[in-house]
Amino acid sequence: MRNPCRAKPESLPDNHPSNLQHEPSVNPMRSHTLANNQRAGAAVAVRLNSSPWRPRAPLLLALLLSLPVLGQSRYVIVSERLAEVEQAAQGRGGAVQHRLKYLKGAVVDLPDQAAAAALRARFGARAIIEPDIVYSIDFQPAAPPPGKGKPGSGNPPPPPAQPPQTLPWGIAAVQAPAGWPFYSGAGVIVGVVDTGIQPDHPDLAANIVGGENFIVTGKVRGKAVVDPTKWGDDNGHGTHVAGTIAALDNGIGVVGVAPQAGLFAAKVLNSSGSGYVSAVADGILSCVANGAQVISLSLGGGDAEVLRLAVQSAASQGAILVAAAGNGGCACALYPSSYPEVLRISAVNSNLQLASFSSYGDIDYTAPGVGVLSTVIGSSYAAYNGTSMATPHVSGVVALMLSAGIDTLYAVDIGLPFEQQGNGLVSAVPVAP
Ligand SMILES: [Ca+2]
Repeated sequence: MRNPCRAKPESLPDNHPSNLQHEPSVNPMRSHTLANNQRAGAAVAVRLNSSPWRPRAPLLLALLLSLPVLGQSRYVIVSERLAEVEQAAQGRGGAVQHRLKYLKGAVVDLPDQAAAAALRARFGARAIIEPDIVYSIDFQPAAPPPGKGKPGSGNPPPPPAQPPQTLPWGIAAVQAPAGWPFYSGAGVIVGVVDTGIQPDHPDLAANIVGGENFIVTGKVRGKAVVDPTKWGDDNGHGTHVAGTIAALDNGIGVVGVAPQAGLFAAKVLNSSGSGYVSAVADGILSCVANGAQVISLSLGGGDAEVLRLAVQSAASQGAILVAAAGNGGCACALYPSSYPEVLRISAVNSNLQLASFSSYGDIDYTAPGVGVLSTVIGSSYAAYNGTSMATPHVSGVVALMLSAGIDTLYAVDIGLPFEQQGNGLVSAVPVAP
């Protein structure tokens, strides 16, 4: 089967045979296949479209890439000959911080760019040696971030009284309730690569299957230590994303797109919502290793070989990757969403117009991303804006489809330009409302 990510209507019309793998697409519905060709050997997909979109140098990206606080001399190395490269790095005055878990790689501090250049010259194509650039969450709070308890009080505040369950507008807009009599996400695990998930949130806990942390939790003798069990959310963003995917249908709070899907938390972003690309890459592969069939990526940054490698590996193992287009409001690339193996998601408001902040161009699907009510830390609820919030709507619909063995991802043509909506507003059922 063809790659589901880049089938553009101008390349493949709705009645093209390859769009009819499972069920006929009903005008104005659009659909394409989920079961994929992303198996071994097909990791490098070909873009089918020739979109007029061209990447520009976006301010957002410049901002993301100009965060020097996390270290200018920090590099990530991936190589089959890792020990040899590490030794060479140490010979150039470098220090190995820690090894990656799922890639044969390590995070290494190098004294200067000359040391990196010397290592590249020595190992050539046998090693990736690149700056460990910073990735960030991609959202704009529609409400103040939730409180984290009174500083210094010593005791967390008691959980707030749980409100009666409401149906967020976005869950209705993607027609999830129409799908629930037939599929609810049961048996499918969605990996949330983000700031973590509150493990005991009353509207999430029963769906959380586990997690893994990739953020440094301490130092021993100058070396970074990462405690994999510390995957709880200290920001709020990851918990919000998780709720849109799979908040429980339990009478309280909100309900997610796929209320019986499992959630796996790969914590790759710190309490400020920033993290290194080495952690993002490892987190993606952690999700796959822990059984995730869908990987939700509400984050973005620059292009990086290590991230491309992880994305291609996850896709080749059958995972469906979904990522935010970005909040730059521009026709600009952001990674991982701009990789061809990844579904790139823009955001619309409740009038089904493109959100003012949403980036566009090369979009696969659009989804609700303004005033999105979901779970947040502190066992509470809040509304956020962002392509970060649109992305989990699509991840949830993918989980619904996979739980029913349907290999098609439906969408409704909402009349926006193709560069804004891609295949359209993602939908849980193959009929327009
Ligand atoms: Ca609920």
